[in-house]
Amino acid sequence: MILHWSPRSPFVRKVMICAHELGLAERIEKVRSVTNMLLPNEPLMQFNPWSKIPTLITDEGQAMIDSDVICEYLNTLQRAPQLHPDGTTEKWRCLRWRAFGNEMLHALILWRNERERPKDKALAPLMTAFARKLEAGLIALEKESAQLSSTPFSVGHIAIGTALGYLDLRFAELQWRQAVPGLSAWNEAFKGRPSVRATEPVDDYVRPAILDQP
Ligand SMILES: N[C@@H](CCC(=O)N[C@@H](CS)C(=O)NCC(=O)O)C(=O)O
Repeated sequence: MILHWSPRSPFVRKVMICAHELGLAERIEKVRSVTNMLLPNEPLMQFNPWSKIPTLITDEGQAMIDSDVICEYLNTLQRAPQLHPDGTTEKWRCLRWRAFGNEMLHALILWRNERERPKDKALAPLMTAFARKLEAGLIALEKESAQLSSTPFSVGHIAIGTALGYLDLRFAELQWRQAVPGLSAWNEAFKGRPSVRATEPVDDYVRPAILDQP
């Protein structure tokens, strides 16, 4: 299998955490693919017209897009551990958490994009709105932190843990842990997993010159 990949993409990280948990990481050939909303990656678009990573090419040559679809596909190649629980309660809890983590990631990415704009062009009300949503999101997660700790590891945990990892990478100055001790404790345990340690992001981002053109 070939994975269009980058060491700093949180959506790619979700897939690689799954691959490590499932013992499939060695079967994936990683191809560095640089993506940016401002600069469509033409070679990648042969496989994913939306120019996004992760994009997986299966051994049969099928292109798979979207981290959730790829994680589910990987779990069909290796059924244990089951990162996509079946039981009704467990399944919906996991999918709720997965969606929550994904929404958090999307909000953080949009917030960062806005912050990257030249200072006089960033929309202040939008920046304030993202900050408020993050605050509310962390408080909501704090209320579920005991359940996060006691529930078998799943793609729901992976999505939330990866979003918190992205928060640390791109918004370190926010020091989010103080207000949410339960979530912070869960996150420490998450960060200790071998799959999470093996996928620590590498920040080699170079700001595209197009952002600084008048
Ligand atoms: N829903 C997709 C989102 C993937 C995504 O947004 N990837 C980012 C990198 S973290 C990307 O490639 N962005 C390029 C773009 O939006 O043009 C998934 O879960 O895989």
